[in-house]
Amino acid sequence: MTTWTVDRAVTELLDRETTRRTGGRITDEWPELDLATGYEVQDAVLRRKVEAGQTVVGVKLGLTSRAKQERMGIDSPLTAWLTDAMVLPVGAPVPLDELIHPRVEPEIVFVLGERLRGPGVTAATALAAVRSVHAGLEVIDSRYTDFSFALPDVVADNASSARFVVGGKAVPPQRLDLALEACLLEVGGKVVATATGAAVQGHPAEALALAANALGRRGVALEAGWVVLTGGLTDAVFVEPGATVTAEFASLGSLSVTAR
Ligand code: OOG
Ligand code: MG
Repeated sequence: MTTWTVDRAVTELLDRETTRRTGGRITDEWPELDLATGYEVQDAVLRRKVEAGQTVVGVKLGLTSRAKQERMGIDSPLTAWLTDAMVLPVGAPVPLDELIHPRVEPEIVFVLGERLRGPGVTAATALAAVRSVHAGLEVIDSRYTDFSFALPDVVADNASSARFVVGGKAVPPQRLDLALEACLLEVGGKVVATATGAAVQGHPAEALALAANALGRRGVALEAGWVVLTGGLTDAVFVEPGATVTAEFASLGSLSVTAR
């Protein structure tokens, strides 16, 4: 059997994505895939996508809520990249024919008005850099069978990124108490989960600070204009063809996607 390298992991994950197939955990065959190497793979996957013409539009956090951590069996948050190819315009269907086994999760989304560079970023300084807050829905789609992975695997796989929708209603952060911002997740009009913003690291701005500090340690700043997905507030739900998933927020408005 060929040995694993960063290059091989990159090629394998990109191939799984384009051919819409899952596979086993890379850490099962390559225990040396540690967290730092996982981020090396993640960055190299991004480089390939940028070479192919995609542009970075922001970052996402993963596993920032207890609901997500418990479901995935991993208690450590992570960061990953967002590119323009992942943008799903409001009203566009979840393209089931381009994805493997997508799940949808509600998120609080920030758009930055100023550059943010760690280390030393606090929730307060993070929030001061935010231009607007939005309702969001992320469509995740793991390249691992049954969404089964260890932390370095999911880091390498860009935190199961696939598509994301950002609601059109832009609310200035000063007008919100984001810890208390309530969210109902509905499938076909039925509430299946609820949370408030406090589910995400106690406050979504803590998640933003975490991303700025983690990326700062890797020499990367969050740029003005970037979108930041702060992480699923609740567990994600599978989307059956024709099903509509709605995130209804107290102040951020309501956002739906339908799978086609
Ligand atoms: C990992 C992606 C996690 C979130 O918001 O927690 C994530 C997964 O659940 O497959 O995007
Ligand atoms: Mg997410």
